[in-house]
Amino acid sequence: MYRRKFWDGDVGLTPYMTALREAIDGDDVTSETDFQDDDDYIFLHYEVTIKEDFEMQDATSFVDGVIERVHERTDQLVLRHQDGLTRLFDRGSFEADLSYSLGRNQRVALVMVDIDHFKKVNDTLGHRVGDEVLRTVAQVILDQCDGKHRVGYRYGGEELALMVTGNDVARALKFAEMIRGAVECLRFKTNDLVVSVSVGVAEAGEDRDNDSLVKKADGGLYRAKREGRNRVVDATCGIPGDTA
Ligand code: GH3
Ligand code: MG
Ligand code: MG
Repeated sequence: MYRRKFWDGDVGLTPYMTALREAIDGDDVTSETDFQDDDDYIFLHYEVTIKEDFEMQDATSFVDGVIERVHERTDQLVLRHQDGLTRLFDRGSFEADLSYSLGRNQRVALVMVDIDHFKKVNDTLGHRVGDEVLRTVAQVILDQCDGKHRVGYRYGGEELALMVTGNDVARALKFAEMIRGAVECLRFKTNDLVVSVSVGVAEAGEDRDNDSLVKKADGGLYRAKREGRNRVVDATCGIPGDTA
């Protein structure tokens, strides 16, 4: 139960509640069972499902752990920040989300997208056109996002990323190919400007840490560059489940 009148959090009650609901929705053992908002009180009820056969004391500490995790994740989600130019989430959000996702018992894949010869666009047409290209390519990635299993980030500069989790990982290569194909078809106000992206895709294996997965996806990206750009390289060499 949260009361607007007494809420003195830095972020405001509405964004906090949105994040809390997203954290509950995103955790595989929690589910929201009631939500009411009468403009004064917000009432939120959620359940924790216990699948194992615990002793009472263990069940209690399991639930305590889940509640702590949900609130930690809420704090992360509240602090997520969108990059001003692209509207993708920024690098800090990327690191927090990736480490959260890797810490869960689920499949995680990373699609790393780098604009080809972008420096040349800036050098020949100016930074304003470069910015427009960056924003438009980012929109292509945003079009593939669903906010839950597919989330887009600006990793840095003209390097963008799509994090794919859960069942959608089986289609990670397809998302990557869709992004590549859509970028190739983009048309800009500047006549004759054609842009392409190189893409590396990798799925997290045994070592579930940010550095390993980024390194693996980067490996695919560099190979895509070396092999001629405007292509997708699967660094995992056949993401299991990609049969559809
Ligand atoms: P490659 O195909 O190997 O990726 O070549 P590239 O020219 O894309 O790569 P390089 O790393 O040489 O250049 C990246 C350029 O991206 C340099 C930098 O000025 C530009 N850049 C990074 N962020 C922005 C931005 O926000 N706006 C604009 N206009 N340019 C940016
Ligand atoms: Mg580039
Ligand atoms: Mg780059």
